[in-house]
Amino acid sequence: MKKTKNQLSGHSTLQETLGRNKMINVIGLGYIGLPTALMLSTYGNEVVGTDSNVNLVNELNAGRTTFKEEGLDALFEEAISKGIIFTTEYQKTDTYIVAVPTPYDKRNKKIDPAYVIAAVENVLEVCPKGACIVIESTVSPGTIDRYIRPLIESKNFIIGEDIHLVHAPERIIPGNMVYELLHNSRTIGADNHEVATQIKALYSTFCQSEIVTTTIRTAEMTKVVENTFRDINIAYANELTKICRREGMDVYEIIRIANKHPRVNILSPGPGVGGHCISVDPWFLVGDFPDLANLIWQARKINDSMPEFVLERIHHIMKDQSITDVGRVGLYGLTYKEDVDDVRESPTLQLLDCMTRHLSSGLKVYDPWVKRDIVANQYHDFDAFLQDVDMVVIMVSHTELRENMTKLQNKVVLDTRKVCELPNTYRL
Ligand code: SAJ
Repeated sequence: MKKTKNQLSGHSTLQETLGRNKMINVIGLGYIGLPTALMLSTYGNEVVGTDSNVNLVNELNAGRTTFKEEGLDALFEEAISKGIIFTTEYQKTDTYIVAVPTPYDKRNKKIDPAYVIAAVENVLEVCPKGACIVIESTVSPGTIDRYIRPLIESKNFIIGEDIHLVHAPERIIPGNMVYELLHNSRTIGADNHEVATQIKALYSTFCQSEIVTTTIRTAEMTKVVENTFRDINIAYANELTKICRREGMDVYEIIRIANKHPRVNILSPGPGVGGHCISVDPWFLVGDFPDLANLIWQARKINDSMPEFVLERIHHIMKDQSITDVGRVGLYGLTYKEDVDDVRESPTLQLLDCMTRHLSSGLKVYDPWVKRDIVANQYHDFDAFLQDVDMVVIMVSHTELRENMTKLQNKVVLDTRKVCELPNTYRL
């Protein structure tokens, strides 16, 4: 259904439309959309959550959350009691919050905005005049100008009259989402002060921290810059690890001492950087500014090289300990970090992929948070896993492991997270 400007009768200000209908339609009920929808509902807003995945909507309607996250189930119960609705249908309302995935194209490193475009197209099919579309999905700087504005205009909507656009990038960390939704500062990018103020008021219903308003382009850039900063800092720690390995020095001791300087804060080395944020967002800058984003590109390369570095360490330690059968080596952890069930871009998956490319296989794998089989030789019981291996590579420091470290007592351990103090422990 294509609306033309003439078909849009009457003119109402954003103030009037938001006052008229307080229902918020959250589009995309994944890692960001679901907690956001639940939070808005819990804090007194009328919320309908929409997702195109029928199975996901059915799960939610059956009273089950779709991923594990501290405090999420309690929030879910609260939102249900406040009347939140889950559906596959887009709603006719005045405020939409879009939290759909924004993958990047692995070949050219540029953002793939297809999900955001599809969501906005669907909103335009049903929304009334004066509706506001808030995009929470992380997008590369300029995406809204390049793809979303032309899309809206191509449907004969006038931005600023028929449709208002906002970019409110999410900022919550998996593992601490509920707390951070309440306590993190937020950025609201909008075309004018009135719209920014209205949406700020909406987020203020639950966000207890500062909410900064700015332009859409600045909000886009700020979000990507934040995650890139962290990627570069981790890359520095990882590069130092390689240098210290060659020099036979203890990188952790060096970082610990250096961080005592009041203006130094080096992050921790690790087996690589996973997740859908820090390992993805810097590529947006590299993809759009290949001639300028040199440091950012190097940082990505360093972090992406870490799974292979772990593989080399495994090889070296196997020789050192006279372990000849790769089938006696086990990787502890499949997720991209501790105490989450998210495996996107996980260093363990990158390491296994690297092995396959070297035509090798046989490593055993176990993760208490990953219930379904996603790789070969995967175990679902810690003790059974330990029985079948002589060497354990700690890829992720789940609480389960930290509370049962003594179980590794008779194993050779490669600890990529610095959580194991047992004798016979090698580090990165
Ligand atoms: N990692 C290290 N060393 C460290 C810290 C992390 O190797 O010192 C690794 C982790 O193991 C993991 C990866 O980096 O594989 C990323 O983990 P993370 O916990 O640092 O971050 P994410 O991806 O879970 O969440 C980030 C957060 N961004 C920042 O801290 C700047 C979060 O606030 C964002 O909301 C989220 O990205 C996002 O959605 O963009």
